[in-house]
Amino acid sequence: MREFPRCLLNRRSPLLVVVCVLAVMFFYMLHFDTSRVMTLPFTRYRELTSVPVTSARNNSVPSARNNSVPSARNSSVPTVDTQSNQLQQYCPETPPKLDGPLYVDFSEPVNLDSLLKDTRLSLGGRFTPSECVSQQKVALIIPFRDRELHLKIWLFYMHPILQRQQLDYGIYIIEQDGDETFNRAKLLNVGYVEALKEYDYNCFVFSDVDLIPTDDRNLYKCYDQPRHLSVAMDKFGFKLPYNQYFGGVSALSKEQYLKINGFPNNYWGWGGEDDDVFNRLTLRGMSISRPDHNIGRCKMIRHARDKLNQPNPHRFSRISRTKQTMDTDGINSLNYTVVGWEKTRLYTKIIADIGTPPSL
Ligand SMILES: [Mn+2]
Repeated sequence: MREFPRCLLNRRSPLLVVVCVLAVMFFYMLHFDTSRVMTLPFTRYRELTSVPVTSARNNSVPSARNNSVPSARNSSVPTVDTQSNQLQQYCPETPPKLDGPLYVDFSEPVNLDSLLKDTRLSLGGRFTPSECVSQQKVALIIPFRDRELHLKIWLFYMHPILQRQQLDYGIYIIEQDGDETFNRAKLLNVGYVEALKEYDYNCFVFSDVDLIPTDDRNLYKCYDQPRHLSVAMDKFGFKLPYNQYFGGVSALSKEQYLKINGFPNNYWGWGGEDDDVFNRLTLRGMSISRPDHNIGRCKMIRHARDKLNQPNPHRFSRISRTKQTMDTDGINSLNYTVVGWEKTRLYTKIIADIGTPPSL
């Protein structure tokens, strides 16, 4: 018996090799769909390899681990819609029915009647494309107070754009209650928390209510780095005012947002909070992704400065201390009270009491 293995190896080794090779081939054919691998087009292969390592590791956009997020790896695999029993493909990386440059004119009155009748929208400003499965679940967060006309214009332009972009999205208007100085970043934090109570969003687009993109190729979704979308605003002569500018419209995946402890809660009044967010992203080793300057064009609805949003005199000293404050001031220190809410087919509005600025 002791001699048996050596004897087998010596005399029958060619036969053993053949048997092993056959066994491996048999195992391979059982477990892999070889036809798919063989016909995988080159472009699909490139998408496969461009999945960011960071998001594959954590539950983020688009993640291979999170079952609720279709990953790029699976995007060519059809799924069965259990309700209609129809085969559904994941939506393509580039939505097929975009218009490109758009006609945006704020002097023309807007009418929301047809949107209010749009049965593809459901209560709370929710939309899911019917023709494919979205790769991301996007919550749009709008800080708000006393800008009803701007909101109407924003909804009028944005719903059709977001629908053409084939996003699975929801609209959250976060209104600051009371007459205290406005606090944009804290309202954005509130929006993040409130949106997640309703749906498993994995991407958050934070937008001012008065900014409209003039090209629908500017996708309101998340990328492997934090995205700045309003890169060429008319108010800045269609240029970035400065390289670190992160204001207006930005998109962060859940993972990116949590990595910076959310946004600061202590920027009361106009200015600085967007620079603080830029600092946070940089301090956590991230960089800013932006669309091309032509695609990233957008228009701001002209308005006078809000009475309760005067420039924040503390903004420069706060920006210089982001590194010291970001771990204790953010989503982990957020406190607020929801004092009211409203849902229409076009949006969910949350009215929040976010407190008062500390008296100095
Ligand atoms: Mn503005």
